[in-house]
Parts: sequence; structure tokens; C-alpha cells
Amino acid sequence: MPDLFGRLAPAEPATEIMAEGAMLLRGAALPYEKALLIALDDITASSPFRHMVTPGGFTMSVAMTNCGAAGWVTDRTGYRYDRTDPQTGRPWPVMPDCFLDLAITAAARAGYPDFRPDACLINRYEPGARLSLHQDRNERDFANPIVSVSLGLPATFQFGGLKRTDPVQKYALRHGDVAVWGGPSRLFHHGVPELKDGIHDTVGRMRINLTFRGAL
Ligand code: MD3
Ligand code: FE
Repeated sequence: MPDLFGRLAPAEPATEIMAEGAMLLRGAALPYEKALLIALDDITASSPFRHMVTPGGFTMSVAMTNCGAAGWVTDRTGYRYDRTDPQTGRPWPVMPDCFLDLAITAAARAGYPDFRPDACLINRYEPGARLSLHQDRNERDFANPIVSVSLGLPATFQFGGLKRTDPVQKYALRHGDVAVWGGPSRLFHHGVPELKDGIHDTVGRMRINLTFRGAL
């Protein structure tokens, strides 16, 4: 239905191109907000958030858990995908349908119609938490994109290029934003500087990021 000025509501929210192969779908997760937060409570009741230790012996400021057939873990022996949650000794919680539906729909809109994630890493940032510049390269097939969903407090997101020293661009990622990284951008360095304090209406004093991967 056109409004008073004859405008039609867009069927899909605006998309921004961040880099070749990388698209930002502003607000694309908003229709899923309630379902995602309920499913998240379910996941963390079985596999709670925990602060993992890097191979170098540092405890990460970001708390993590996973769902899906495999989960990303780090400990003193290295980074890997594991079918078992090392903290519970059980498989990771099943990936909820609303997670899968959002990830598959977003990837298709960004030009990756065949993406079927088998792992979702869930990051929880409390004020002060940060993720230093890194590449995601523990996945088997880099032909799969990574889909990232931001919920809660806004964050600055930085990404550079294939080399650690390439210049970085900054984006504000807000509640409901979805980013898809594939093709030439798949192995770009990226990170999140210290989360600023604040309180989000529905998520509280934190930022949650879901990253969907084809890991196995
Ligand atoms: C660019 N998470 O979990 S999401 C991670 O906000 C991670 O929690 C950040 O980096 C977060 O590994 C950033 C955006 C993102 C995810 C994967 C990428 C950007 C990416 C892979 C390649 C290039
Ligand atoms: Fe990453």
C-alpha cells in the first residue's frame, strides 16, 4: 500500500557493499529478534558462555559458546572446530531453525544461495571486551561465506585486507544488522575494539554476535 506520498515500503532493507564479496544488510535480523533471543537462552542453558584461553595462554575478554554440528574452540593446544563441547562433554546444542533460516536467507540475498552453515559461534561482549584483528581460517572450505548477526549494544567493527598491515575501514554494527563475508573478502583481517558501556532495551548490557560458518 503506497503511503500519503505515494511511496511503497521496501520489500527488503537497504544493503551496503562493504568490500568485494562483503555485504551489510542493515536491520535484516529485526524480524527474528524475539525468536533469536529465546533460542539463545535455550542454547546457553545447555552450553553456557565461557572465556576460552588462546594457545598463547591469554584468556579472551569475549565469552563464547556454539551451536550446530561443530563449534569453534581454543585452548592451549590451538584453535579448532570440535563436535563436542569440551566443557560439558556433550555435542553442541542443535542449531535452531530461526538461526538457520536467517543465515540462509541473508546469504542468498548477498549472492550465496548454496550456503548451509553447520556451525554457529556465539560471541558475548560485555563493556570493555574486544576481539583483536584476526582472520577466520579454521574452516575447511573458504568458498563458504561467513554470516554475522549483531544484537544488543552497538560496536565499531574494523576490517582490513589479506595482509595484517593493510589499511582498515570502520563500520558501526547495530542491533539487527547482518553482514555476509564471502569471495575476495572471506579472508580479510577483522576485529572489534573495546565495547563501550551502555544498556540495550531488549538485550541488556552486552553485545551478542552470531557467526555462521561452513566448518566441516
Ligand atoms: C570478515 N566476530 O567470531 S563479526 C569472529 O563481531 C568474529 O563478534 C566479530 O570476528 C564479532 O570470528 C566480527 C563480522 C565478521 C565475521 C567474520 C569475518 C567479519 C568477517 C570473516 C572474514 C572477514
Ligand atoms: Fe572473525
